[in-house]
Amino acid sequence: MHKNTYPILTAQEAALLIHHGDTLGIGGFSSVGTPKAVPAALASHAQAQHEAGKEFKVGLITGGATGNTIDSALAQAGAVSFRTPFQSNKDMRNAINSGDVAYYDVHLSHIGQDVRYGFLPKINVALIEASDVTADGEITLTTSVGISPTLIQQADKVIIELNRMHSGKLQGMHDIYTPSAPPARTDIPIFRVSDRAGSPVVKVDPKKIVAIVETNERDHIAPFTPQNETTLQIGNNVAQFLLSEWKKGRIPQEFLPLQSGVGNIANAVLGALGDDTQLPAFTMFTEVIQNSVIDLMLKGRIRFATGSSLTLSEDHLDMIYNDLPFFRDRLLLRPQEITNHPEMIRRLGIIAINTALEADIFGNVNSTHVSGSKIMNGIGGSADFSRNAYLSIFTTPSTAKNGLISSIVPQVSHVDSTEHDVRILVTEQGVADLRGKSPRQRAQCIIENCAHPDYKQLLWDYLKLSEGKSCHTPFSLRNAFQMHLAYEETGDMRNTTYIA
Ligand code: 0RQ
Repeated sequence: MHKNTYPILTAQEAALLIHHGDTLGIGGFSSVGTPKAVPAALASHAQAQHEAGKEFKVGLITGGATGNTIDSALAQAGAVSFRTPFQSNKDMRNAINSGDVAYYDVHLSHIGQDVRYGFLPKINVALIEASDVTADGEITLTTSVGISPTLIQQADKVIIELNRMHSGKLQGMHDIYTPSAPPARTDIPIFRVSDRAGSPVVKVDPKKIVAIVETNERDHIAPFTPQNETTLQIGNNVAQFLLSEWKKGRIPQEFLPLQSGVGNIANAVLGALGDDTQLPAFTMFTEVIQNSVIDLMLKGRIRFATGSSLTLSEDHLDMIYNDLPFFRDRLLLRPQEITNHPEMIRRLGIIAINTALEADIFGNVNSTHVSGSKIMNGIGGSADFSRNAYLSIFTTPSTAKNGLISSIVPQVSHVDSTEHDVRILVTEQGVADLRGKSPRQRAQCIIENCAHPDYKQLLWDYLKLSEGKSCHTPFSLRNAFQMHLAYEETGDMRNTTYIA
């Protein structure tokens, strides 16, 4: 660590380098590896400015979720004018849905290049967490990469939070590679999950580093909600499906790399796959490395995992730090532009498992909006993967809100992944294999295998509305949203009636 050549500031002093109207590039991904002290100081500064009757808002460009410390603090302070991309924070969600924050929700593989192509406002200040910085501007990131290399490269000024908790531990665990620009774009030289394409450090002109703020603070990960019968059953259904595909030879003998979303279902799928010793040990090419990956690595069930963040509880990060020689050979952190790159996903033949809020009987998936209008989180990387995967699987519990909502509906109220990208749909009820099926066949397969028994008849009745009509897709303009309307008007989708 050669920090002496850079100005060492307190978080409060560094926050004063950020001005009303600035666009901030905030490093980190999936709520880890984010700066911690300066955003808190910035939120206090914004509040003080507002109390003095002055305007203070900034735009935020990040890699993805930045967690409560940033999103809550800045949204509560009313300090955000616009934000992009994925967020998963209650206060930020409310600020977006109330119209206070303009939200640009974009595929996570696109956001870095959007910045470089000049599609977004110029970044005035990049705020990055690092574990080490050299005098000649070599930065070792911490528990995530996200789009930090692009933010650092594109910003006028860079503020670094040097987090001593990680210093000296993460060297060599990052592979920083930025794709070349069109029209001279070349292939990305990654042909196996573990290949390295770039440098372990981000390089920056040292003159751009205007402040170093020293911290010693862990990432703040939301506690995991315990598994329930539904998530375990979904996990089991996915694992059984993949096992049977593998036995039929539709997945190669050595298996294929997995991508799995975040949360309980992803953990349940990995747990079920990991416990099935018929399958060979496998690899992960994913966005977010969760606890279950580390557990399976220690059991020898996962050979290698690459992602854009180590989204781990404290004890699991400690497992890595306590046995760095073991994990250094098995873990690699990359920019999200690479983990989610269509070229990588198609080339490596990734099996992608993501979550839907609702799916329709034709296979369209809504991952982002409640009733078509209120944002939940964002599209994240789900469609980067679903469009390009070897096998694209979506999971959802068959009902939400204690059965008042069916997650299987005649028409999704918002589309994120289309019927052309969704190959397999899984609920706790079962598995719908949509490959090679017409819209009518898909509808039958989804109702039969995925809908909750309380809603099956309603969905069959919807299909009947198109009987005898000449059409490719049995769709009723008048009735497509009747289930959503029944929920809005009566609080229970089971009260749906159709217009003949
Ligand atoms: O709300 O907590 O208020 O009850 O939605 O639902 O079942 O807890 O599921 O936490 O896994 O989130 C799609 C949002 C699922 C997430 C989504 C309500 C439900 C609950 C959450 P409450 P659950 P999860 C790649 C993967 C997009 C990005 C992505 C997500 C809340 O997985 O953001 O795929 N995905 N990333 O009650 C109304 C319905 C509902 C509903 C559920 N049909 N209507 N509300 N809910 N279904 C990796 C990354 O990108 C990082």
